[in-house]
Amino acid sequence: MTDTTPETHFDRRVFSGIQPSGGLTLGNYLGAIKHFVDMQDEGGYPTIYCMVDMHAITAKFIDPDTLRRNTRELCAGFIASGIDPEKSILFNQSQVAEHAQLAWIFNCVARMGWMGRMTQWKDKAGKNAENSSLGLFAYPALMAADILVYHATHVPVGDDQKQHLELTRDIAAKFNHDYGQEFFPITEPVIRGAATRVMNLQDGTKKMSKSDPSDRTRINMTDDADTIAKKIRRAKTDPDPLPETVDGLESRPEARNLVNIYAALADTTPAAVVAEHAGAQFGAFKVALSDLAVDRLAPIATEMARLMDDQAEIDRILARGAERAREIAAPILKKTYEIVGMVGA
Ligand code: AQP
Repeated sequence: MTDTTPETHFDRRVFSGIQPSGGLTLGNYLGAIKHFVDMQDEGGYPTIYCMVDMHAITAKFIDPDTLRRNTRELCAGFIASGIDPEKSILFNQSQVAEHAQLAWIFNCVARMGWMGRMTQWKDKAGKNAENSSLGLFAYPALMAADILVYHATHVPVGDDQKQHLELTRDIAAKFNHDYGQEFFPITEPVIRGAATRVMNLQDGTKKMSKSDPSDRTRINMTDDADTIAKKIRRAKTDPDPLPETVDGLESRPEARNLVNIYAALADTTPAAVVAEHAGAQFGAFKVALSDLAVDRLAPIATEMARLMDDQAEIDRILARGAERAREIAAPILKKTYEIVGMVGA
């Protein structure tokens, strides 16, 4: 049984989440889930993984049936990729009310200026800030609460979440300073591997994203073998062959992206991939990449489809995960309220 007393809060504890704002992409898999599985399998410390459904409604309206489907499909994606709901705690955010409760406290700790500087806010709100939801602006305070309500010390994420993790550290430090107690840990981001930022297949300067309107820009974890091969074949590249060294990928964002994806799928380094394929034309390299991608991803898609056939089982897994998550979060929230001065039993 996990020790949930706040006194143990600086032990190693891993938390991360993914938004059910669309289907899972190769970016989510290589940047995040693959590392979630590695950390789970390392063992020796708790791993807590969450479908952050409250974040998923911040950017735009999602039809309720779609949100339900995305959440269950994301759960299937976690399990099919190797997350074991017995070893890790797997649940959806809205079912553990402590996330929202701690987020309110953090809304009162975080400063407007900090939030306004977040790149993701600027990208997603763009020129439409007046019309964006308050939730989109406050998103990073909820994310800090997601992490700190478990006193998580390590958070595996893709490179795009680095700034939000820095803000989480700032919120923890300000809370600790304001209340004169080292209560919240200063969390470390874990950004690993060859594909910390998988790029859009049609524009190597943009991140691959599940909410991009064009499906050709990404590989979905539910794509079949033919679709994966077609998307890779049509991915944008330049006319030059693969270089001798990774330095030769400078100023070639699309070429670099395909090499990084290959390296991450093959569990090797971009330098090793370039050494092996030096001088090859992209036509040939794309065939090798398709074969590798299908080999790694097709079994996950098949298993996701199988799991999605038993929705009741997915709902049972999520409910049990939420129960286990609450056992850790409740005493930490209670202690936070005491520190803040909220009277209660
Ligand atoms: N392209 C990517 N490369 C590497 N890592 C990525 N991640 C997302 N895209 C890439 C990582 O996946 C985890 C979950 O991300 P998220 O769903 O919470 O939100 P996001 O980063 O905003 O992902 P998307 O796909 O772009 O979603 P939308 O389109 O809804 O905004 C994080 O660890 C993230 O770093």
